[in-house]
Amino acid sequence: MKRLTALLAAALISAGAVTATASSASAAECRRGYFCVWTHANFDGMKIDHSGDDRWWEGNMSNQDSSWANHGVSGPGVPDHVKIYDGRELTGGVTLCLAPGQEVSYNGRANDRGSSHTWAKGC
Ligand SMILES: [Ca+2]
Repeated sequence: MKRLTALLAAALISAGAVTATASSASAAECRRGYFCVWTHANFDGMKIDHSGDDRWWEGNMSNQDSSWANHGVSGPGVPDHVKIYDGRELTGGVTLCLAPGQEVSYNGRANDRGSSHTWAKGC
């Protein structure tokens, strides 16, 4: 009986894993290794993707950002978090910080405020 319970539990866990994979596949479209930012919520509007830092977001993205995805790759000593700053040149404070794999479809506090970003080892 114990063994059967364990098998059932394993089956339920793997069913849940399949569901999670299916839903994350429909989320933000952003290449592996990149930080992506969109002008609209829900990963819509104009998109800019970055593999490195950008300390001077262009006018069509500066203070227009409304959704974000960090698809950076983690590894020992790799700066895999993304810090977004209110001002250009990483000034004015952090409006949002994304852990690796984190996708934010909207954030009222950070909306339309970012003007630069940098990869960091933490938030
Ligand atoms: Ca916007």
